[in-house]
Amino acid sequence: MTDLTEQKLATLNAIEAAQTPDALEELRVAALGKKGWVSAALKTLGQMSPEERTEAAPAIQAVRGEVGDAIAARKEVLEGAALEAKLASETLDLTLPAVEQKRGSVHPVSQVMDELAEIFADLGFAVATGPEIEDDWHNFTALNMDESHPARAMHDTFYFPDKDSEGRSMLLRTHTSPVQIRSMKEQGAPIRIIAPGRVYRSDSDATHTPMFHQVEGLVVDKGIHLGHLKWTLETFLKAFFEREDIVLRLRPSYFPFTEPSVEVDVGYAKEDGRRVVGGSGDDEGHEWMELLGSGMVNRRVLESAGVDAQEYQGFAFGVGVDRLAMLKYGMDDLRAFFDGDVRWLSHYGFSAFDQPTLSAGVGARA
Ligand code: 2U9
Repeated sequence: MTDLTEQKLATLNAIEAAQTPDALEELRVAALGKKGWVSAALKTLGQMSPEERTEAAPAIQAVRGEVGDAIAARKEVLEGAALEAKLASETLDLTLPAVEQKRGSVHPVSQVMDELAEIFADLGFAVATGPEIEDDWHNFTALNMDESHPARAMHDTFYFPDKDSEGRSMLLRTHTSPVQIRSMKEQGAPIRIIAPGRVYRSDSDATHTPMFHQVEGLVVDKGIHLGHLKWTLETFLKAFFEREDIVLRLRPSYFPFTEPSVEVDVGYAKEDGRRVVGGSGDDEGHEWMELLGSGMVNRRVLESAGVDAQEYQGFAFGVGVDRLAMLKYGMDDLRAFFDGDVRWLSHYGFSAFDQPTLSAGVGARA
């Protein structure tokens, strides 16, 4: 029995000193395994007299229990320490600056859309989106273009072969204007939104692609007039091109959804033969570039969208995002925008870490 006590003390000390789960497992096998010393002691019970056995059996079982408990306790300690070590080695300091990975880039169209959202957010505009597959009521009729309107034919529309459940022709939206119709119907007036997104027209040459990007703006409130439109466009263009010497020229025009309608030209100054957006405002040595379409929202359009035109007035504008990107960042071929050529993208793309903000300047460092 003293042997057993000595072996137990030696094993308990070894368990306490064990540094790894493997060392612990070796001790367990040596004591409690089939050929272990505790198992050997249990086997001696068979040769004992009943009296001896009554005394020895509980003592051996107690040793077995003590060794087993000590191993379990030590195992828990070792596992806890291993987990702590793993957690410590896998920590990630989220306060460290991100390391810029030269992988992938932000497409100039996405970059310009982000810039537009930032500029117009500062002027109190929310960003509205809507479906690219539309019905002809939202895309045309609500915008004062009924079936017989010649502007419908001019839109080079992609139609789907089937009509919807209400018998409306389905199409790929030819402008983002149906988004504003849906927003007015849902929210009513007053409203101040921009609607950026893809639009589709069956048109393809060096300056037209069947899919392109537009941003349209809409403001509806009491007492809105052309002055608000001009100030908003001027403020937007100055922020976008990041220069104060932007001059605008409003020319009378016609769109079915606005009345009156104005086309907006931006003044170009010629410097060293280079064409630069801006200019002093006089016509000498300056060229004008047509950039935006706009106007006061036609009252018929307001009424179609459920807005009381006696109470509310609005202005709207539209501009091509691809064209804005070309002008600001100097690309000259629109078709390359949609080729997905990684060399073009790595040359003209932007870093995802360069978020446009008004405080740091909306223009990214290309
Ligand atoms: C509603 C009411 C009026 C949006 C407008 C234009 C003029 C326009 C073109 C510019 C270049 C399209 O991308 S482009 O080819 N857009 O000339 N867009 S007014 O007028 C609206 C829109 C929605 C409810």
